[in-house]
Amino acid sequence: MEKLAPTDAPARPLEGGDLLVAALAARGVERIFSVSGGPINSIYHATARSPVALCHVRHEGAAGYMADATYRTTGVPGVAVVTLGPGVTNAVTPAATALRASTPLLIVGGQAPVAMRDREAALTIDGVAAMRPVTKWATQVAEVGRIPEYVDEAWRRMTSGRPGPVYLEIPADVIADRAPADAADAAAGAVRFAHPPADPAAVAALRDALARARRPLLIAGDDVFHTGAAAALGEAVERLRLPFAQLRLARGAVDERHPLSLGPGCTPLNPGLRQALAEADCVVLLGHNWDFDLDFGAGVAPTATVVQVHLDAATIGRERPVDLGIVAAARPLLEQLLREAAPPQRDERWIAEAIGAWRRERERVGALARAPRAGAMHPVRLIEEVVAAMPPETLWVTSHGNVDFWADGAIEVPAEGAYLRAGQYGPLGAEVSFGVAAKLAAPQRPVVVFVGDGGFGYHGVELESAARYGAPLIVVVADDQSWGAIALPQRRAYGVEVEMDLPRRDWAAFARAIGGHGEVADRPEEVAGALERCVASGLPSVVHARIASELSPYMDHTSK
Ligand SMILES: Cc1ncc(C[n+]2csc(CCOP(=O)(O)OP(=O)(O)O)c2C)c(N)n1
Ligand SMILES: [Mg+2]
Repeated sequence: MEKLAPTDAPARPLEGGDLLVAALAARGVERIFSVSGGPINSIYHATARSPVALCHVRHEGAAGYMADATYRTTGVPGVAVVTLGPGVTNAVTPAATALRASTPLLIVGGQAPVAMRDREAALTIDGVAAMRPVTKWATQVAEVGRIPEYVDEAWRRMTSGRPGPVYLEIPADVIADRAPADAADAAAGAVRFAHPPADPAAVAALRDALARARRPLLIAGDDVFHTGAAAALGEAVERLRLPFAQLRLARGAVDERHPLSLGPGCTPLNPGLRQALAEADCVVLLGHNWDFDLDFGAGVAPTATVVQVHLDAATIGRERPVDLGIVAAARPLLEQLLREAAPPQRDERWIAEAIGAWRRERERVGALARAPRAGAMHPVRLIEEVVAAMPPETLWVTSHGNVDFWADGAIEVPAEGAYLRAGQYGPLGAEVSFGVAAKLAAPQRPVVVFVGDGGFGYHGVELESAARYGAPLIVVVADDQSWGAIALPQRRAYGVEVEMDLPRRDWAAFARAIGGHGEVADRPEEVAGALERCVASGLPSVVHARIASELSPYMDHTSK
């Protein structure tokens, strides 16, 4: 049946679903991701007369990832609505992904009517218990009139401090119940946080530390994205002459081609960053934890002055001691710091060497990739061909396979939100879903997903959802006919691989079969033309490319 235009929806009394959808609309939610189920019908019907669009996809895991990627693309938290039992448990992995990535994500789950609680009714499980370890807050709404209040509380919790996912479970009889006339005002909108200024004494101490430093290093993380600090960060690195690396959600906040950029904030793939951490006399970690990708702070010189800034005090000093911990949001802190910035004195030779080390690594990899070779392309050759063929405003998505660790170093992210990657939880399956949501949220931007032949098998079928909703993203399937990230280290450790091969399947035909467009580009010179035809098709597309299985520096470093 056609979706009704909001004005054509038959008149009926307001229900819980209407309260929920109105509360989401008031918070700027434009689209919810879902797979249907009886207990969430009220929410579906509510969208029929609301500007909030419903995107009915193929798997609750994909719905969760799509909601997460919506925040990463737009800055407005995303929402997934899943049915009871298996719908909820299918969404556990995206919740865990958001928890590890510190991204706000609201998952609304169905449940059997209250009268059936604890009777093993069809499809039931204790969804709140399943979600509790992978969310900041998981709870059940017991009364229809309180739905707006719970949405408000969910918003507050998922966007404050260190952001993360929240789970709200609404039993079938509660969501379908008649909304009371005195229900809280669903349209009141989200609470707005004004981050307090940082303690002036702490800012002064940071200013002193940076003024004394000759070899400073700034590592910028998630909170730069959460608090919209990109412009202040750009100004700080220039005025204070700070060599910098950005990780996770902060990648691209300042264009990674900036002359003071040390490349991605990921020590396993960036030898320049390892060197800079070991040699800097002052290291400032801004808005992030001492992440696995920073080797938990282990490589920092013992003599360096270490500063960590985070909104969540519990994050400061965890994994490694700091000389100065500042509880503050990234943006106000940078703005305060810039108010009285003294002209810095730096060891310019050191800065040039530190930046040169990453540049040399990129050149080494590029030369390897472009060298004439027999057989399949080097993974970086494919990535470089794709990057060269696409316009600068392209939004990139990668996954968690060996090919993606090559892409992680090869893509120089030019702007905030231009590079999406699930993060520390690293689930295969996030990538195609992220790409679909990014294209829906930013239809004017080209969206390209890099994924391996293993990872594509998880949610590649979401290209069908993309076809239904008119989201012409491009998925480059980098096919090494292997679960490469596991196979290559396995061979190194054991001398043999066990069950690691994947046969070549026709992913271009697969894309065509589910409403998309498909191309094959097994040689470098075929890549640009294939991409051009994908764009011209106006359909969600696959470029299926044969690549060699070559161990990436990241996998080499982490699997020794
Ligand atoms: C959900 C999930 N299951 C398993 C893994 C472990 N894993 C990491 S990379 C990888 C292989 C990926 O293969 P492919 O997508 O073909 O990329 P390649 O490594 O071959 O480049 C596996 C199985 C994971 N990260 N996520
Ligand atoms: Mg593979």
